[in-house]
Amino acid sequence: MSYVQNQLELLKQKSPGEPEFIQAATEVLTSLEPVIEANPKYEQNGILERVTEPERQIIFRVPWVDDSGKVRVNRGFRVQFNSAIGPYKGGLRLHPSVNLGVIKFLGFEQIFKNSLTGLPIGGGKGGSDFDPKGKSDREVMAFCQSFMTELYRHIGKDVDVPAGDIGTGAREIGYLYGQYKRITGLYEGVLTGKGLPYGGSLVRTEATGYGLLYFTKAMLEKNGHSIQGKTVVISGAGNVAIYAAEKAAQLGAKVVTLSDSTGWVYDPDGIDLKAVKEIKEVNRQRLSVYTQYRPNAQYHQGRGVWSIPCDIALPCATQNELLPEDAKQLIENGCIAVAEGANMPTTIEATQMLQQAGVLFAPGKAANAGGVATSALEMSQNSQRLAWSFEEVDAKLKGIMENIFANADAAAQTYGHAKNYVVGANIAGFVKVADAMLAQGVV
Ligand code: NDP
Ligand code: 2IT
Repeated sequence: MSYVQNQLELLKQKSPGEPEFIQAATEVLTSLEPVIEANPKYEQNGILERVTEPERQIIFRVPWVDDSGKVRVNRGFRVQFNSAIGPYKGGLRLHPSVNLGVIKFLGFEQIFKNSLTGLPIGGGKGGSDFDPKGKSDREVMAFCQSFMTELYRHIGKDVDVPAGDIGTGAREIGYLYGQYKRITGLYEGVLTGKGLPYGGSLVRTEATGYGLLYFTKAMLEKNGHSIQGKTVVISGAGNVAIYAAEKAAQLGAKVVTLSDSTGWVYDPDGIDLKAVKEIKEVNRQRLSVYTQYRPNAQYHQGRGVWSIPCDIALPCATQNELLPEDAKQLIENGCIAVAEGANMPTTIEATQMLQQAGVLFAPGKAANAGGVATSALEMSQNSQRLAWSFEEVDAKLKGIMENIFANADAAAQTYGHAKNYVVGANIAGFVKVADAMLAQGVV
């Protein structure tokens, strides 16, 4: 059995009940085979054993009081996965589905994503099974203050810098930042995605979605296509989905779907983003009310965006939301590209089906790296005590995304898997981390 296969078997035995983590590790490790075979030093130095084992995992109780005066308890997590190339960096997910396996999968992906950005950031992730939906602002604040009352001792601007993810946006980051400052007395860039008045960076809100489109555009152009005039289907209606839709429209494409966890909308005239922002960002409502703004649009319950004929599909909601039957439908409908805004939205089988059918496939750890890249730019601005203009940050983001595409494309070619951007991104992300680990000795 190869080193990679042996390591995956061991990991399965050691991580029962963590299917998402095993899925992410399987996808990454199997695509590393060529680089592992060419470099025996990685096996000799136990790089796969080390890179799949978090440096540290923190699990803690988060007690808070709800509006009726009742005490509630959630479980908090921070997985500090790898600090070979910089302080741990990665978001906090607040969603009832959060468990250790989910946070480990996200933290593992983050190691390679952060490496791909070319910026000095290690990999980490955290969160809680707390559900912000339907909670009052005061309840969300009570939860965030309690969460930070434990987390503060494990983080810092040069140690670990959390940010947003599903369920964690500007409101939550504000409450978390206030509590960190209150406990430590430090005004420092310990979180990213902060509000503009207190150290946030311009473009961070838009960064993941915009970056996804910069990557997609580079991939399409390299393969002789243009984004202009294309029909795009998007899942999700949160931070990533909204700004992916905005940039797609700016680049001349037509976005016809969005979804949330209860249903999806099809708007053949093109999604009205002003309406979506009001529904989601201001009123925190369900997407079903979209038809009140746009009578020609259809609302359907459940899932279904992948059934709408399109040229480009952008899954931007959550993991394992694009299944083999969806891949089949996209292929039948003539889709030319799938680019992942979410983390691991496409199952391994669906990914393989798309690639075999010749659909260009951009993996999340490359295509959605614009969010964390702009977080790293926020860290730079905080350290400098300066704030850069929108144009300056946006130009840097665009350059970073084009660079990630070029590096993934080159690595895929070098290792004999031309146009396989999954293999290319995994190898390009891995090599920098592995070589930093080798240089730093057995730690
Ligand atoms: P948000 O919380 O802003 O939005 C998430 C969206 O996805 C919502 O529309 C939500 O619907 C939907 N969704 C979430 N969970 C489920 C589920 N289990 N089933 C169906 N729909 C679901 O999160 P983001 O937009 O920030 O994150 C979306 C994805 O992008 C995640 O995979 C995240 O890890 C990834 N990502 C985010 C980055 C960022 O900078 N924010 C950076 C890189 C990746 P509802 O409102 O009904 O829950
Ligand atoms: O998945 C991700 O890359 C994020 N949620 C963003 C992390 C960050 O630190 O900005």
